[in-house]
Amino acid sequence: MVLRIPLRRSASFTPDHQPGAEAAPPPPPGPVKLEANVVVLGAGSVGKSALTVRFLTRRFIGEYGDMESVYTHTLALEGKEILFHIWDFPCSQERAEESSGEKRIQWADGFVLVYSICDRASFDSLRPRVQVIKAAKEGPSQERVPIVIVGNKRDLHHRRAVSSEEGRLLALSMDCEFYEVSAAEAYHGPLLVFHALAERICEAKLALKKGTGLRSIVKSVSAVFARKRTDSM
Ligand SMILES: Nc1nc2c(ncn2[C@@H]2O[C@H](COP(=O)(O)OP(=O)(O)O)[C@@H](O)[C@H]2O)c(=O)[nH]1
Ligand SMILES: [Mg+2]
Repeated sequence: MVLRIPLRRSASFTPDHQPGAEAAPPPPPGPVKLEANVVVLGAGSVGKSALTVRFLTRRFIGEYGDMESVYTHTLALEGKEILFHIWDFPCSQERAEESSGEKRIQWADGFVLVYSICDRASFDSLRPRVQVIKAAKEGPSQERVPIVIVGNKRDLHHRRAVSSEEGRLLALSMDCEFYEVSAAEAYHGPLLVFHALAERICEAKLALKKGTGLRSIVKSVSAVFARKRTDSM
């Protein structure tokens, strides 16, 4: 039996191909693709869902319920395509599922921590949250964890209970990014938040890759030296 395999013609089989002629330029490389798991955390009613939905749809709906949702969204960022998986976590569930907190932290590549500028208790709850995340994620050899702190409801300045300066200082002291936004008023602020987080996540992933590369070089060099030592014994 003869198997007939269709021949795929390559450039060198084309009849008008001239040896040495310029080959067609390769197609331009597509954008670098990167996946980013993000968890949005904070006290109840600070605007976590409003901020997330504003970023995803550019809209402010007003009422969001208290549901847990994971959204997927693509963002183009300086030649990269970031595929976000955003986990909007209701505060009520957070309390009920303390044990799954660790799992959530390990799943995430980055965090958006939200407080309301009108609610001091929501601001005060952020420092311990950052500490828990850092303790779980940042081992001695790991890079800093990407976190953006967001003061939301900036439009309610007449009810302000936390100054911008306090927010900025908290972020600075915890090595986090900081933005004050109004999810109700504009799309730009939430967009900046997720942009900044994406940048930090890209940096962290790159640093981790470099670190792993360096660690494997160090490992192979030490393996060679160890072998030499045993050979010479
Ligand atoms: N004025 C104002 N209200 C907001 C803003 N963001 C959210 N809200 C309102 O605050 C309430 C709680 O928002 P929600 O997103 O459900 O909070 P979550 O519990 O943190 O997810 C809702 O009534 C929203 O309409 C904002 O930037 N400004
Ligand atoms: Mg919500």
